Amino acid sequence: MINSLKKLLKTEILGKSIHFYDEVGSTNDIAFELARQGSPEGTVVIADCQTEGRGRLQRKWISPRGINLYISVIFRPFVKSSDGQLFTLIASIALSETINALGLESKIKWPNDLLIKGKKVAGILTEMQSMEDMVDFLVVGIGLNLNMSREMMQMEMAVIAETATSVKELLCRDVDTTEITANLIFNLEKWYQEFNNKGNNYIINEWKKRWGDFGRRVHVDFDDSVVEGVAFDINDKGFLLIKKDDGTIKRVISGDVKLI
Ligand code: BT5
Repeated sequence: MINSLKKLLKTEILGKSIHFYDEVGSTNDIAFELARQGSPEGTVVIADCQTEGRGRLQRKWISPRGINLYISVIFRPFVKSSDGQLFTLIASIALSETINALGLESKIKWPNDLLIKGKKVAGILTEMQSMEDMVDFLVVGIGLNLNMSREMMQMEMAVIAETATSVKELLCRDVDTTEITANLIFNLEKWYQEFNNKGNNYIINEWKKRWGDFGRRVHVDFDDSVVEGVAFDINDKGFLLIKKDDGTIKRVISGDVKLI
């Protein structure tokens, strides 16, 4: 894959160095270690399968061999650590654009999911190392279900078979994994540059155009509490804003959103 991917890449920063593995624990762990050892911005780690693919809060990302995309990218932006969450937004926009170019209609679910027809096709895990209050580096990890059939989903991931989907399931055909990976890397670089040139608010507004739950009544589990109300905005750090029934506004930094 690596040679054909390099041929397709039209980027200036991302993917200049690509590490491809047959099998890893987690591409995020490999990329994090590479970043710690000084690997440059734009370094990409891709694996054919993950034995310990992770979601947030140490949840499992089911990562069968040879059919999906598991990719992590190192960023070294000159930004405050408090802006780190914006990289999940940048990646969601890039992912959504890549998927929609295939003729599908994906929607972003705050903070890190991409859904099609209400089912999860991709998830993002952003991890960061800081130096004082600035970002030292960020690793943005993306898992995207590509050529996984419904039967395979039921076999490999029975627990989530009803909440997950894949591009193949929706298009009813296999897709070219290398081409989609190249497009995703291109879009990641494009939106990273948009962020560098135009700043937080531009990214926030672009994200909101692709947000599926705008104005919907939601229930959010976060920390040890729960909040219910209308999801009506995100702030300039990417935190979710919910208007509760008593009119007060709750700011949610991280959590799981369910529609009610
Ligand atoms: C995420 O976490 O959605 C982030 C997933 C990031 C995965 C990538 S793969 C490359 C890189 N290397 C890693 O180790 N991770 C990143 P979260 O929002 O916590 O969602 C996790 C939940 O998604 C699980 O608890 C399941 O319910 C569901 N899930 C697991 N595997 C799935 C899959 N393949 N497709 C759809 N849903 C899945």
